[in-house]
Amino acid sequence: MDLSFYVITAETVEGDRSHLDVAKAAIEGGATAIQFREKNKSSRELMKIAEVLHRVTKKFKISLIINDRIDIAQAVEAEGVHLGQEDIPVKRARQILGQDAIIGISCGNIKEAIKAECDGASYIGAGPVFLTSTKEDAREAIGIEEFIKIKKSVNIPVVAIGGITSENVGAIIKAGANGVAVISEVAFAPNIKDACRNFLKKIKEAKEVNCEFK
Ligand code: TZP
Ligand code: MG
Repeated sequence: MDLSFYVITAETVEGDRSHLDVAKAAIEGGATAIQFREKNKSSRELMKIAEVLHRVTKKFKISLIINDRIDIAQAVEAEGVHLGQEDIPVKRARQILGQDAIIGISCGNIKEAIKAECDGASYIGAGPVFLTSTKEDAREAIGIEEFIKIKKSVNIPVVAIGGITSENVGAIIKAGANGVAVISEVAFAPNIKDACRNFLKKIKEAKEVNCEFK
């Protein structure tokens, strides 16, 4: 599991970019994991898209994580799921998916993070760290200071999410993030591959000045 540059798929409203387009270009640009996140399609459609995505991610030996839906993850044998605080609890997801599954959970404070670790989560998506317009029901941005507290409160990997851009990615990596999860700055970038390469460059630079996380 390499979540250092974790790209979450989204389709453009105009429909000119599919989840597959985003995933393929992101992988070519260096994404280390892909999350399939789609809130407006039928189960059948989700399964069909996830199947194709998994074929691609397997080819490049990177993990495919399915947002929200344990059943879709099982149906396509994806490597894992990403759950929110209102989704099926991590403990139950672990029972269903087994020890090898990657189970991530969104946390916005230390209490949620400690519980996630105790319940058997594989990683935490901490945020939103910065202001985001991608998630309509997003909680208030927690900022870098709170992110650091969350990171220090657990031993599992903590990925920063929410408003991550190539401008602020260095700061969050220097703050100790094990990785960053990005939607809009990749999925809606004029050129996905270039955007990813730029992110990777910034991540690498930040790690170089931050020996602890090399
Ligand atoms: N969970 C917390 S913030 C967020 C999610 C899914 C949205 C992140 O999107 P963006 O465009 O990278 O801010
Ligand atoms: Mg969810």
